[in-house]
Amino acid sequence: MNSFLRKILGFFIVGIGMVILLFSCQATPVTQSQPTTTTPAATPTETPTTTPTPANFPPVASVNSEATLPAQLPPLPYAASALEKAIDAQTMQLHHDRHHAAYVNNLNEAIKQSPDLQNRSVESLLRDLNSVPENIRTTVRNNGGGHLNHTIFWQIMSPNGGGQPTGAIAGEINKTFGSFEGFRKQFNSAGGDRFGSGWVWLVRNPQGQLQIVSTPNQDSPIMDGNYPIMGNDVWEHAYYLRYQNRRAEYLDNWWNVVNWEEVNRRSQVSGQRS
Ligand code: MN3
Repeated sequence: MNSFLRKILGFFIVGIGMVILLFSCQATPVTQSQPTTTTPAATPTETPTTTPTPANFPPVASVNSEATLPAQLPPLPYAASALEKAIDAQTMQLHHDRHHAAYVNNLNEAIKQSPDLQNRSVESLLRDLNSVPENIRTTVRNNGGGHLNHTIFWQIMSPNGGGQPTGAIAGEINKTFGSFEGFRKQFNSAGGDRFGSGWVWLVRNPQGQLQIVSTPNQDSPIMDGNYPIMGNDVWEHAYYLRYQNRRAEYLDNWWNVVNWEEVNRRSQVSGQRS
């Protein structure tokens, strides 16, 4: 009798246990199904990876990297006297050691109190000047532009430069401007027409085409979405010691030192914009 009651109780407990087990087994797939539905929900967060345009811009300061901050004066890649075919040693020295150095120092001074700006590149500041506090915006524009423009300028000249363009750019120049001579004429006339101080550039525009543009002061072509392939400095400080007021003569002679190898490299990178 006692053992019979125990057996019944035993069955009863096992029965309850099985019911609980059954319910818990059914419950698990329900809770497990929740993470599965959140996985596809995570995909939309991957879509914004195609970020705004600036991120798609290839490096500008050099082919491999952007100009980091705090800014640093890059050494001349040749002796100051190496470009005598176009620019005298004293002009090169003053231009690099004083003028470019001043842009670097002024830029660093302006962003000294802004760690968030120091974490960005010079290019990123120039592409989005509105993100720079208004009280230092003009200083960053002038000196950040000055730093970037001159960094490019030293690289696209060489003691072994000059002559006819080589590489892929030669063909593209012919296709776009008719001939190298036609291109040179247009480039020089844009440089001559720039009133006051500024630059003349060969850029790749957002449509992917070669274009000659001129910028005032130290404005960089990247401020307009253009990629600077090569540029000549038409500030008086770039030529006045040797050429005085004869800017046209300086523009003509400058072609004797153009580093076509570097221009080709920059042109190739400029086409990689997506
Ligand atoms: Mn200059």
